[in-house]
Amino acid sequence: MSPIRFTHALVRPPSSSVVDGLRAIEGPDPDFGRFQVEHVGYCESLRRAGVSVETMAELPQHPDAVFVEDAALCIGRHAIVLRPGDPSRAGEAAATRPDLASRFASVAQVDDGHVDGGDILVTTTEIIVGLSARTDAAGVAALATAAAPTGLPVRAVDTPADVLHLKTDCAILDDQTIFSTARLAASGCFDGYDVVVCPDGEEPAANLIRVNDIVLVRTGFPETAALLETMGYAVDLVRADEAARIDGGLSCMSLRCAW
Ligand code: CIR
Repeated sequence: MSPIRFTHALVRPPSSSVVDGLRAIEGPDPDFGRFQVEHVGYCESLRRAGVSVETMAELPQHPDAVFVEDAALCIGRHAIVLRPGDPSRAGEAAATRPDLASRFASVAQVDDGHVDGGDILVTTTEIIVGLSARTDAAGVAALATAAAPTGLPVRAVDTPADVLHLKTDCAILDDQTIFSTARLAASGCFDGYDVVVCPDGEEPAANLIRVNDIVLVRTGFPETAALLETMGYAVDLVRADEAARIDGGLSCMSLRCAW
């Protein structure tokens, strides 16, 4: 299974409660109207990359529900319902299950501990899971059981201190290549892969997404975009400034799937 080839993406539009989304550092609320506009643009970029975008219902009772990646993991025909680590997000997992059940051949469940999808990086050969404030060892063990049908082993690594999720700091660029911040790569967790290091000072750009032949990169990080283009990647710039106000990036706003 390729970690960069997809046919579909599941998204959930922001609801007006998104202004109450969690954030690590107190700051201004996102603007709901601008968030909606940026979300539409994000979906257009996914379509340009060749996937069919399918929309799940808004969940106004969960301000962070637009960040669908944290509630589930999709690998090939297999889906896994996760257990988000923040109590305010726990209900998002159960709410996502029916959307998965109608689309996937098998739907498994993480039934112990906690795992946020933002802590999961899938490569061709393994599922790398970052231990973080949201993801614990019990959750990783339960994920390993739930992921058995995929045939991919699960490997736990440390997420850098004060970084929300593993994928806040990294992304898969192609089958053997990972884009990573220097602080994460320094741990050695990607030894054996080719690593492209995020330009210094542009760390928020590390949460990019490779979708088929396109790399979606947040606007505002010119050195990252230039670096990738120089390497031969086709870059599509996506504005996600409102999501960033509540610690969201590009990976978290879709479940990318191949079926
Ligand atoms: C949260 O703190 O849970 C949300 N405000 C942001 C989640 C971002 N998710 C992700 O990067 N996978």
